[in-house]
Amino acid sequence: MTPGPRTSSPPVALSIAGTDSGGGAGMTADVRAFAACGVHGAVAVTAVTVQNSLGVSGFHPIPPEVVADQVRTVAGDMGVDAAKTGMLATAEIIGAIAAVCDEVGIGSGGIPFVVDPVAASMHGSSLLADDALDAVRTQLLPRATLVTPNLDEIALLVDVKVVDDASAREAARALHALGAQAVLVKGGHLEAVSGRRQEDCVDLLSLASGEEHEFRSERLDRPHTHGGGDSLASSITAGLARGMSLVDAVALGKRYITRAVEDSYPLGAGHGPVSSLWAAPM
Ligand code: PXL
Repeated sequence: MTPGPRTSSPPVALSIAGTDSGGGAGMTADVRAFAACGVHGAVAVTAVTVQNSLGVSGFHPIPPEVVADQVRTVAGDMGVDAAKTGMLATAEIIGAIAAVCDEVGIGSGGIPFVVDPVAASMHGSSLLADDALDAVRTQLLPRATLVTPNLDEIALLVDVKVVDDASAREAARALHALGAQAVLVKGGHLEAVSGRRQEDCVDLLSLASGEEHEFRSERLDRPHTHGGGDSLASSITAGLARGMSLVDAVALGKRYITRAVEDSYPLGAGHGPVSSLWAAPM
């Protein structure tokens, strides 16, 4: 029996992020994660990157008012149940996002707002102007429901070198002090930073109330992890769009990213992406 037409709309998640012409990271990864986690993905593009599996060879920021207009026009029509930011490119774009988020009620305790403070690509190309870091600190973190930095981004934002549980907590405290309601310290790069073999990948979720949750998964050594950070933040955002608690949404994100890393595939001559193809019915 063919199902009848749907009469209700799915939840909507909004990705405010850059494009990746190779289709691995940024808003391309976000929209895939949203779909795999059961929500409709809308986008406000912040920058167009020119890249393939070998790296980013250029990026072109979108005018700040065009970024804000995309957010405004989506929010005013279909509504937004949760939003996330990825690559933001410039301080001016961040200023425009902060203003439009206030206008439409994203973040600051309203519509859940996940800030993934993307600073560079996995090949080390900068995706954020140096003078924009301060705008992330002062304009985005105070509005964030959750911030999801990796260890490099923590060092840039709060100058803490995370090497163990104590320094992970110190980093979380520093990010709370900048206004983030919740912090997910992603331990995935700990092996490289500490030089010690890690059997597990441990992420620390710290809530402003002082509550803490540890999310532990087996460490998978895979060469193709392009878009991994984006995919974790966007699958958490999808959970929030579905009305889950933060802890349940992070648990969903961990399940999604673990499956996506397990199924990651080679593509081109460089680093392939994490996958959502396992979610496709054949
Ligand atoms: O994975 C971080 C990231 C986010 N957004 C865009 C990117 C990348 C990494 O390359 O290209 C557009």
